[in-house]
Amino acid sequence: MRLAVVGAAFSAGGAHPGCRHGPEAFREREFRRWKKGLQYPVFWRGIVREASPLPTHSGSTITSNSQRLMRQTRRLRRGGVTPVIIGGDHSCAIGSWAGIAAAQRQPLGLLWIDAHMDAHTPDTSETQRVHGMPLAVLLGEGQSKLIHLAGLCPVIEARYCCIIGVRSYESGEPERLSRLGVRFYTMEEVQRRGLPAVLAEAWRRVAAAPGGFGVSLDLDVLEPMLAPGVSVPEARGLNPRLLARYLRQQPGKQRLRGIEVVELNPARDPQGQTRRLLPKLLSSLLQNR
Ligand SMILES: [Mn+2]
Repeated sequence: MRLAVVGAAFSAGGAHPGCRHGPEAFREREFRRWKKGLQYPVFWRGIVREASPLPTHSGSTITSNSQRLMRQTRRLRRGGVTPVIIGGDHSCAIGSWAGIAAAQRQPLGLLWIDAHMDAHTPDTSETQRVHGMPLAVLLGEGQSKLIHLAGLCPVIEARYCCIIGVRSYESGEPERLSRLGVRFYTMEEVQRRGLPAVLAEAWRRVAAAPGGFGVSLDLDVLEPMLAPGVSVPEARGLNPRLLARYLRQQPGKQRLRGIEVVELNPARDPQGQTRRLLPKLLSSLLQNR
């Protein structure tokens, strides 16, 4: 397996401008350390940047961000390289997974690890922030320009998609996911059944996709006292060490089509404790059982 890191320095879809500096913080302080401990070759592909300062209406910025990121991940996958996307607000997932899915014929599975459902459309979102919408877009619901980004709609079929760690959502989101048939595991269910059991079930579902699978990890799924460097912290999150340990159960690295870690906000992470979790979380996903 060959890996390439693509930074998605986006904030236009997010809640705080600081998250556009996440990829640079990773490159400057963590990338070399991660690379050294890794058993696969990894190169730094580059950072996709958004317009700065942001225009008042961020809609066109988000479309342009998504298109440019989509072309990057599509090109990498066509060359047989596995993209590792570092965000940036979670709207980057729209481009990341559209590009990866467009480079292959068979359906892609996706495990979404997040405190939120990210399943709004403009009709249900109060904030209108696109980082609350990317999963809906990937499932084929939302703004037309975004859902048809790579000419493939939906990018992800609901039956090959799971969400883990949910503890904050708004009306409209669970209804959408249930209607589509996405399995979501709330934090309450994770606590009741245990992370290993829930994760094993989720892996089975996403790994059933004939075209392999990917993982989109929003750092706000973690316990904010241990990982404060995110834009929308939610209390009672996952322990990062436990998550890393059980992510190793992933059902086969040879079927991994991409990894995404998002919402790193260096402005909320002055001691760097959130940033320092990235090498371990990323490496866990690349190990066999
Ligand atoms: Mn998210």
